[in-house]
Amino acid sequence: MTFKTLAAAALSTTMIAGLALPASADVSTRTIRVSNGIAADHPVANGVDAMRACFDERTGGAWTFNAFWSSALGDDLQATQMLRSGTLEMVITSTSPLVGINPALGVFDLPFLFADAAEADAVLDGEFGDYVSSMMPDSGLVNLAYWENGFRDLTNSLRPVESLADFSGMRVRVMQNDIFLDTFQTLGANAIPMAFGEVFTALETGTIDAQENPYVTIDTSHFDEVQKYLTNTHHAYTPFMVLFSKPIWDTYSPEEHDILVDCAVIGRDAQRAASRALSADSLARIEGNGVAINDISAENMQEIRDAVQGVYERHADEIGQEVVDRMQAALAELRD
Ligand code: TK8
Repeated sequence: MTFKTLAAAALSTTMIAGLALPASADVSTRTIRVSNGIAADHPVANGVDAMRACFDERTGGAWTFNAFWSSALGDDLQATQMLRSGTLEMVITSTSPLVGINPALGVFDLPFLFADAAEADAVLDGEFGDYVSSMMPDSGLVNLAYWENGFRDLTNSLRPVESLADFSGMRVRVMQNDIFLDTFQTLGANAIPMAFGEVFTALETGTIDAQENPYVTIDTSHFDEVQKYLTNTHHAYTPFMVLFSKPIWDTYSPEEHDILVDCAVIGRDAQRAASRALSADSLARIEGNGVAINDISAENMQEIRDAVQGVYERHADEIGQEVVDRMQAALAELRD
């Protein structure tokens, strides 16, 4: 038996006995703060809880993991900038508000990119996801894993959206992102970029008519209280990235890096499972709150898809042609 296997055997005996593990020499006492734009009852909390349990187990309780919700530490972009300057450890954010930091992330904003969650998982957890993650350290960020926000649907206070024409003039909040802006402008809406934390009040006061987010986010952010219609558009799947500050990462040991990545992946599996399990409940709650839900006919959906097709070409240069090509190759391979 090598020393390594001996150590591993000793480790698993300790774990079986349920004793707290002493932190190894390479694990220091740490406090990690994670910023979230969404509320504390969003399925991201299930992932955060799983991640915390994993930290406890792997560090013998040497790490404290504190989550901040509803943009309490700043909106997604502000929190991400804090990571880059080394004043905050972690953020869980949609990729979309970060395109100014890394334009390649815009690839996830292309309309109707993923056909279903299985496709999103395969691309994000596969080579393409690694490729995008490998670009992040140059921007002062380390991506630990991709979690789920979900397929995005439109809500509004004006009318059921049944066709392309129904988008006309609707004041739709979009994320601070050119591709979303172009997509909704192309659909005929009056697209208004806005940070997530401002959306509820803007809907409530009527500054905007509409917004788009997955069911669980609509539900946990209570947008259903200030919206009348939800249309199943499923027009985009914008993943969450679990980002860590590169300047702070550089002060952690290799063993601590492994703990961060491994626990973010364990968190990912718990988070995606919760997101998918709670999605139907969220939709039922939204409907229960009096929001009218509708689907768009296949024919009208095709008209909408055709209308936004040009978005791909218009933004390929800014995203990076190679990034777009690699994404399309990954999808083609899955669809084979
Ligand atoms: C959560 C955001 C949000 C996103 C948005 O902080 O801004 O609409 O979908 O859920 O990342």
